[in-house]
Amino acid sequence: SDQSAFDTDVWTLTRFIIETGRQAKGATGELTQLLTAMLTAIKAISSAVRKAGLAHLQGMAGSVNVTGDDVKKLDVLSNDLVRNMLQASYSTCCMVSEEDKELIITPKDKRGKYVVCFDPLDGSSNIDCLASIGTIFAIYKRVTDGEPTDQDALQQGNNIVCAGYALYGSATLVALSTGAGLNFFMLDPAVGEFILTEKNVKIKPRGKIYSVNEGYAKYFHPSINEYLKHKKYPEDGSAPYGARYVGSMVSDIHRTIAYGGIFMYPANEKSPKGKLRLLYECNPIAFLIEQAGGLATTGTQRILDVQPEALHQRVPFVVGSPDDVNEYLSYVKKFS
Ligand code: AMP
Ligand code: P6P
Repeated sequence: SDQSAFDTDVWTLTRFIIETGRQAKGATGELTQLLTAMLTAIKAISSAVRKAGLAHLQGMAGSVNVTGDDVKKLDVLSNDLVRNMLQASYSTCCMVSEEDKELIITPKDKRGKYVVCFDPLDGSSNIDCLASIGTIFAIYKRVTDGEPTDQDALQQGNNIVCAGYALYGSATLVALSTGAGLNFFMLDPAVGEFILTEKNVKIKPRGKIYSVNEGYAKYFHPSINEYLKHKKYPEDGSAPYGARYVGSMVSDIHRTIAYGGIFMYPANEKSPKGKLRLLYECNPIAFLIEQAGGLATTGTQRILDVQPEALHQRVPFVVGSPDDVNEYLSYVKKFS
């Protein structure tokens, strides 16, 4: 085969999306247009994230977002990039962003049939300390006619057509699924293309890592603290689990998929529904984790079965290797 360093028949994400689009019976190309636009936004965000310190994009933008977090300039820039690229793709009718309180309705002349719920830059509290951050999105088909309404966005995660995340880490990675398995793509900055690096990714049945912010232990339900005690002092003589917590969900999730184990953002006394939002954090990640053979639960319900009632609603969130999540659920049963 060609010995040059260059793979002359490389599988880029663009090529992959065109290929899967061609295989989709009757596809008009609208979803392909949407995904291409999302990837352009992600490449631009990746470039901005890596230049943030130099471009003075860090630090407060002065405003606060719908959930009261201090909005940093990169957040605002990332949100504008996703909104503008998606609306210009003529494939969306409306969107929900972590940065916008209300439903974002696409101008009439630019409307298509898809709804996108996204967090343009998740983990933004980590920007100034250069910890990894990410972009998360879930795509649905609209369910109303005429003017788009919140109902188009308040769909169960079971209806997801496509979901993905970008991780701006030591490399920039995109994890994507359109329902036929989970694939990983790495950005080659020299070419400006995402390259397929792992196909049909599967999570281990059980890991050796638990990931939770134990600073809230005082406020956790007993089932959480009893489960964690079992991870640290196994009664069966097995080795204790390791602990890893970045505090940037895409990082913690990607490590959980790559190495196995469990990630938890449970309810606690101060946040009775937890902190993570259903529409643009929990549903897309739950969809991807299940594509990898993992589980995603609120502790009492499968995440993808939750019927959303509000655009920014929060849910308790426990995801990861099936044996680990089921073991946690056995503690929920025991201590409820
Ligand atoms: P479209 O007419 O392009 O909006 O596509 C109709 C349906 O075909 C989508 O909702 C997907 O379920 C499937 N589809 C279209 N394009 C793709 C693609 N690039 N990859 C995977 N599935 C696709
Ligand atoms: P805590 C980042 O702000 C975020 O929304 C997620 O990315 C992350 O998992 C979580 O909050 C961390 O929250 O309360 O542990 O600092």
